Amino acid sequence: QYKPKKEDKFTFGLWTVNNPGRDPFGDAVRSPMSPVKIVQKLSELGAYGVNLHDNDLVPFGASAQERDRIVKEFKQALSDYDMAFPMATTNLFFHPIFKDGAFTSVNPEVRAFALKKTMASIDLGAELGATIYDFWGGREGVDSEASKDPVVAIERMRYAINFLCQYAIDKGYNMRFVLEPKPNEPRSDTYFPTIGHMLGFIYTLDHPDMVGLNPEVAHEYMSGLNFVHGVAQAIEAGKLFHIDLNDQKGPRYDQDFRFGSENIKNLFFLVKLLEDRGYDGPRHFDAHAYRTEDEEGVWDFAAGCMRTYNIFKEKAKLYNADPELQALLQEINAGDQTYGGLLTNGYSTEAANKLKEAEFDIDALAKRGYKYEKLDQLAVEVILGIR
Ligand code: GCO
Ligand code: MN
Ligand code: MN
Ligand code: MN
Repeated sequence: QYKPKKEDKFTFGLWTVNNPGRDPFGDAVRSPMSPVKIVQKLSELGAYGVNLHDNDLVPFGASAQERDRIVKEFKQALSDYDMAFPMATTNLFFHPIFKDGAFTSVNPEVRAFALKKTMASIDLGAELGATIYDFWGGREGVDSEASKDPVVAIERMRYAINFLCQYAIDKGYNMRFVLEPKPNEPRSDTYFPTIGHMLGFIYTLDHPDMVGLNPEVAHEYMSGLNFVHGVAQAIEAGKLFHIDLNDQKGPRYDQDFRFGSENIKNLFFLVKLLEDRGYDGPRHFDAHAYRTEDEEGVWDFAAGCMRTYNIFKEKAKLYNADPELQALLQEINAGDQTYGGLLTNGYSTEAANKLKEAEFDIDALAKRGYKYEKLDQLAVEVILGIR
């Protein structure tokens, strides 16, 4: 019942299951698997597709022949194992050339190289069939505030995104861009730290229609924010083109834990939101196995992400069908219809006058109990599986 199926649209980045478990205090604990093997194994587990950074597949600095050979082999694997390729992105953070950022670096040669590398990576994504292209800020930020003018940094980011949108249009690619906010790490402060900052930025671009969001669970938790509310705002604005699912313990360093391993209640409401609102993009897991794991643990991790999503999805159905819970919700939301039209039909002089003349029973309104304790307990019992 919870077994992942292609229709569930679960995707993983090559970098997620291939995470070597390196951290600032310790070296790699797992050796890399070949992209072809990853495609095969994820397909067997029930995933729908894979995503990648250019250099997850083609090593930095590879020759044109080497690139073409690798891409051909990878395309064959996608077709052999019936795997989709929805999203691609650029690695603009690993090589030391990017230590001061890419599109916002103070060094114009680095900014130019970042555009060149991204155009090549967009070509790669298009060749593999990606319709979504992701921009995560990586090292686009500062450690010292003295190092950059923060207004100029925003202008530089806008220049790059506008340039690349026009490139994709020029090439005739069927591609939308997604911007992925993160507050810090690897820099101590990243530009465009939250969903809200990124959403505001999109409307200042030359092609706001082709640009949406790729919010990540852990990144909003790192700012102490409610991820469900951020995603709701993206959905309401028609800007949720993609999503990075994982988990996180509190506002600390970025942990990228298995989906649903920590914030069970909030992530239940996330899945309920995505499913109730008919989100039809990929459910992408940007997470990795604990550093303690070997290869078997990596596949346990991947299977667990998908299984937990499907359990939440099933629980959301139970929640929506629970008679007691739904009756209570209806009662809570019913209220007095007297002012109904005045609260939905918008402004008119007549409506304004009616509202000015209306009498309110202030004491009664102030005394009302909202029954949220009862409601929340029912919700918790659905999540805990006893209803
Ligand atoms: C992170 C980011 C990345 C991006 C990925 C795709 O915190 O490391 O989430 O994993 O999602 O680089 O752009
Ligand atoms: Mn992350
Ligand atoms: Mn991410
Ligand atoms: Mn990540």
